[in-house]
Amino acid sequence: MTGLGIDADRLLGRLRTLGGTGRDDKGRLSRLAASDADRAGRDAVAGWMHDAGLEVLVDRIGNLFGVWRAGAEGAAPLMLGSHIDTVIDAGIYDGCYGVLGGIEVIQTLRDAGLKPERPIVVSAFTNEEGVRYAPDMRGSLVYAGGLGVEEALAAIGTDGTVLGEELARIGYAGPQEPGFLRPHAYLELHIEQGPVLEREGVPIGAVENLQGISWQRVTIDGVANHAGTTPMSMRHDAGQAAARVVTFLRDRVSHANAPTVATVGCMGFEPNAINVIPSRAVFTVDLRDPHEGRLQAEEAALARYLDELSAAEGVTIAVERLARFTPVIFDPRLVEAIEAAAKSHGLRSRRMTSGAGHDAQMMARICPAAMIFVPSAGGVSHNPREHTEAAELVAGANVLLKVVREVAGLTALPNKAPAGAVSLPSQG
Ligand code: HGY
Ligand code: MN
Ligand code: MN
Repeated sequence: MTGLGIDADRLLGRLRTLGGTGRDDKGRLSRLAASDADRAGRDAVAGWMHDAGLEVLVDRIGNLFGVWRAGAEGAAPLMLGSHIDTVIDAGIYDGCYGVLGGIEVIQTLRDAGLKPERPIVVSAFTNEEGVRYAPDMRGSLVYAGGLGVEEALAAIGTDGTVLGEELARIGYAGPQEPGFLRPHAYLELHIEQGPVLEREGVPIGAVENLQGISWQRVTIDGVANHAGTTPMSMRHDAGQAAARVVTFLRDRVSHANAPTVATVGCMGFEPNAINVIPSRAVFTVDLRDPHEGRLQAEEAALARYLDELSAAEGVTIAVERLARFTPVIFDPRLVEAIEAAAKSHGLRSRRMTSGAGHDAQMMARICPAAMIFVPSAGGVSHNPREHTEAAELVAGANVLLKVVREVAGLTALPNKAPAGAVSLPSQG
């Protein structure tokens, strides 16, 4: 059955429906983890998993699974997936495309009467974005054993809520122990969220690695004083010091001949009054680099700068680590299978690094993992203007279908194991 393809209308229709689910009163898509909007999205996805004939399971951290129990007894499942939680004022493809693409691939295989040698599972991991509860990729991090489930459930959100209580409130505090299914391999279909594929006119990205991520929260304490009467030389201005950190980061990474990126995404002042010198500034720093040594060097440079700044401005500075993930190398055999699948569809592909964090980087801790990217228009993401052409979305899902047919034992994986390959567990 070589000409098998996904049902494009079904996939694109579900993407639109899910994209319209859980919008806020301003019409923005802000499906933050364990919120009412997340419940609405989860209910929709669980319904589609049912429609695809899958057994729907939920684990204690709220990860949602659609399980196709097939193949040899006790065979380790092939897992597909991503996330459906979003950032604030998000696009409709980030994460959702991988979950709905996974359901679509399984539904297509089942409708075609194909029988895999192993179970196939599609997952929607909790709190991949980390906007409400840091760190990000929390559901897959717990699933991969990188964070204890009790500790994760006790996380306090930016709104003061407790993750475990919110999951229970929305009805997604499940019974399964995280890690209850040990995957044979993990594949994630995702939009690139960057400009490379579109700029090069290449429809498929075979993602071979993913950069390291460092999230920190910085609190600067100065002295509130009158904006009009206090001479500049007598100020301990937390706002001014914070601004200097932002420009320090920008100048440093802009002048480095490296792919390092630095972002200050959140910032708040106290008392936050127009005529009061800020006594406190709290902001976040997101540093990323594919090379662990360079990432550590950037973290060390920032720490040195904060020490100097504290002395120069007469302020005190405290730093809290929110997340830290080292760069990840994906399984070369899966990457090759993605390239071969693209080629079998007459599609060009290119190997690439993921600039964004993904659940795949956590799943790579417990099984061979890789990602398939499709282009993002203008490289835009984490923005309502996020867009990928329908034909590109369908092409990516068909490449996933092809790789799944191979890895799930409908045809065998290439049996060469290039150096550095993570050996796939034996069949079964
Ligand atoms: O931050 C990230 O890279 C991902 O979108 N959570
Ligand atoms: Mn994502
Ligand atoms: Mn994202």
